[in-house]
Amino acid sequence: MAILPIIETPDPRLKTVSTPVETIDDALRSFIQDMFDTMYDASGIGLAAIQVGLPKRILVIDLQDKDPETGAVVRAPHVFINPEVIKESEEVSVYSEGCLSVPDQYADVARPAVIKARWQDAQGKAHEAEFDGLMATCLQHEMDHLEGVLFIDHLSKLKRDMVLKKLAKARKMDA
Ligand code: GNR
Ligand code: NI
Repeated sequence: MAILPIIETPDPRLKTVSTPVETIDDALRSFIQDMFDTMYDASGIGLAAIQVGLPKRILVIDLQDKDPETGAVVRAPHVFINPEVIKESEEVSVYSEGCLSVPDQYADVARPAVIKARWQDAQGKAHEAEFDGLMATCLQHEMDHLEGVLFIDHLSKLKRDMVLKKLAKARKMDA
């Protein structure tokens, strides 16, 4: 178990285009476990490898369900290696997004409401499935990271600058 440091904007590494994973071995599976540990520790619902400094096309997601009876949090870990969007809806959905690399800042982002994706799992097996709701939003947010794109890059310059200004102010208060 290892909690890795999360890279924050404006670190230029977040702009890296990540490269495909070619070998899925125990070392990679161990790194993926560290990604989950890091994501849970930071209370995030997703994490891309570049956010912890590895420019490879890997992301993890856990939207965590609540057990309706007990209220206990039920983990639902998903790993996506070399994910690709193969179909997207014209219908868009708007969600107030946040990002562990842009801490405590939120803004509405519009994205296709439904996507079909293809990826490999931690055994290298290929999968295809359709996603909607928060899963579709989160998957697209994470896949953006693989292209070096942050959710704030979807905002107008005015709104992006407002978010970055608030972040700078929050960091100053913190220091
Ligand atoms: O924890 C996260 N929450 C979130 C909320 C709305 C849309 C996307 C996300 S992903 C984010 C974690 C993160 O930064 N992943 O890259
Ligand atoms: Ni993010």
